[in-house]
Amino acid sequence: GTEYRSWLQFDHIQDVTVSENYIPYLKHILLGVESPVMLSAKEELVNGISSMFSINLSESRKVEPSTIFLGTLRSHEEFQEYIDLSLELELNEDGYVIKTDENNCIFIIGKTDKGVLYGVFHFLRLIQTHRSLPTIDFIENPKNQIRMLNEWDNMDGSVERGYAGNSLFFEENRFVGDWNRIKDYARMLSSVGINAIAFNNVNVHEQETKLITPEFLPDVAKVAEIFGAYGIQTFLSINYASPIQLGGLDTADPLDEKVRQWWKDKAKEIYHYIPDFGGVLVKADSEHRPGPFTYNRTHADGSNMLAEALEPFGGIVLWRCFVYNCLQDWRDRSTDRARAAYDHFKPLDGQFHDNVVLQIKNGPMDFQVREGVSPLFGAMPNTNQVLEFQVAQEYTGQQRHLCYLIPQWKEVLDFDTYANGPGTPVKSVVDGSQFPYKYCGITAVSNSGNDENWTGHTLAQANLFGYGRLTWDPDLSSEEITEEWVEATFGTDPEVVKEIKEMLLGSWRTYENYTSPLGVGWMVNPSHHYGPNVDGYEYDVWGTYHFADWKGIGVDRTIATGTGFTGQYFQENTDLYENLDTCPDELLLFFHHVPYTHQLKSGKTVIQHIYDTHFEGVEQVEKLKERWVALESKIDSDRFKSVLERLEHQVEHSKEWRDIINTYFYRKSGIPDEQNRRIY
Ligand code: BDP
Repeated sequence: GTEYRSWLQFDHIQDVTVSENYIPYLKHILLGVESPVMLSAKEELVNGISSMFSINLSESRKVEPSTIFLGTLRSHEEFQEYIDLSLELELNEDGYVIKTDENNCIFIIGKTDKGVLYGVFHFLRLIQTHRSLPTIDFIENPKNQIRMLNEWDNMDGSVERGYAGNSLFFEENRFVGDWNRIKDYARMLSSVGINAIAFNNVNVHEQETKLITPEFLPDVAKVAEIFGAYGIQTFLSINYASPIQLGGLDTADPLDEKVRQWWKDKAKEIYHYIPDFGGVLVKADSEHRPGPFTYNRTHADGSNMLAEALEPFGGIVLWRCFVYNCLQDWRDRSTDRARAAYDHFKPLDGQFHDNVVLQIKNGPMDFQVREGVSPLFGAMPNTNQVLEFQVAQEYTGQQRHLCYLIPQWKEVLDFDTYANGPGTPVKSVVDGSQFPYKYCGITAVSNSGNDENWTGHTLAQANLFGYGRLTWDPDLSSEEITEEWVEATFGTDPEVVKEIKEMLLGSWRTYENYTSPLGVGWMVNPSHHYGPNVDGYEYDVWGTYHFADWKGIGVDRTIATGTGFTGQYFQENTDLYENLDTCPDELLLFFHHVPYTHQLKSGKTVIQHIYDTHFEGVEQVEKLKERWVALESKIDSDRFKSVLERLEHQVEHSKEWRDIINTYFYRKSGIPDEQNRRIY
């Protein structure tokens, strides 16, 4: 159905004036070489054209008018008449050229096969969004080298922080074996440029530990083959204690010779099954997962051991920096979870092998609605880094609320770290243009599952699409990405495009308005993290406090009187956040503890801001629903109804948020709402 086809709808183009523009180009297809990736490219092109125009491209063996050429720069002698080989210098590994000529031929030429596949998807998107062809002649290169997804799938079929049904990969402790569905998933991801995937949870429990054994490697290889044909490299999350659990050793000490040898043998075995295996993703010494700390070794020791084992095969180690003490004493205000990643990893800069990549969450806490940017970006010039986003909406409405995250991610990517002076945004650190990183890029926790529409909330497909597009090119604007998604997903009716686009673009702000205020975060129900709970985490061990009392609220992270976290940034940002006068309103409570009567730059007091934004937030959600209802005649009923249901829930749930948060702060502060609205 329409939900399943996501942004790959390829609806038949009814409008003759539109289709007339394309038809002269669509007769033949000529393929350079027949690799698995090239065959995918051909299949996508042929199917897409057939679905949009009812035209079956015929295969051609020579250059003739109205031919679409698919090939790499040097794959086919005939191309060379038409294509300037010096383009090789301008294309990176996954880049491509698309151009037309006077014989109505279209050339989709990559440096590699993958480039051709990306070019085909791009070409199809141009048609889906009704862009004109005659003048086309451009080069496209992805800005990031690693463009990855992490699935948090468990082998019992559940998905950690999964809000779209069960796993696409596993059920009942084995593989589901629905390879067609995996292929469709690969198509979606590849169409937006994703080129790597780790498909089991970063928390590797007993059963998943066995994925790297002959019991499951043939199935892993099958998945890798399907993804591989779409240019996506497969990785696995591994259990750091595997040598003990699988190998029967009595230690997982990274400096122990037996342990090192065990991993070397293991790597050899994995590559025997999967020659193009990407490598491993590791969560160590975090939230009760094993790691090198047990043996008094550093995270450099731990990751380098794995890197050495993978090195002969070209594999890499993605090592997560989400390492903190999850058993904090809440009475001790000098400890600060936000400091942890930097404190652990910064001193190790330069000690990692060049096939280790540190994986750093966008913020120093944990994927909140709003938090500061992790100060580790730019702080380790000698260590490869990837940025980790969370497409899964764990803290942002769990795919029941509409919360479109592209604007949030753009803010992170554009954040100036000052690492190499002014003009060193995060995006330029992780794309490798600031420091000579060998591997870098962006990764994210996926939001998909086996629900018919992949993402639970149909409009949450936009987060997955946008993640891919933004990772390919962080300079695309939120507006451009959103428009592309709406057109590819719902068609080009201007009203539909305008309305859905605006609904999406404002939804993160709206969500922020009715949930925890001014960057303080964490006012959610413990463990499942859905819905308001003002003190749920306040007197607990996890290090996630807001410190609200009758006088004020917020976490003092300053150097002067607080935890000193602000000192982890480069000087310009330290000054910005340290100083109450310059700290931006939206992060005020992330960095400072202030009285409720503190005046914001907006002119309002903190308490009045809280009341106002919460009333406003609910009104905005009501508006979202109204806008959707107005589109009823223009959206197919499956998608219309399923989105409406979620918006209805969001209206009710946002009221619960509003009332609980407002009441809490009214009772704490005793300060009434200036407008005398009803607070319980
Ligand atoms: C937290 C999630 C938890 C994950 C952890 C992680 O609540 O389920 O295991 O992040 O990223 O946000 O490792």
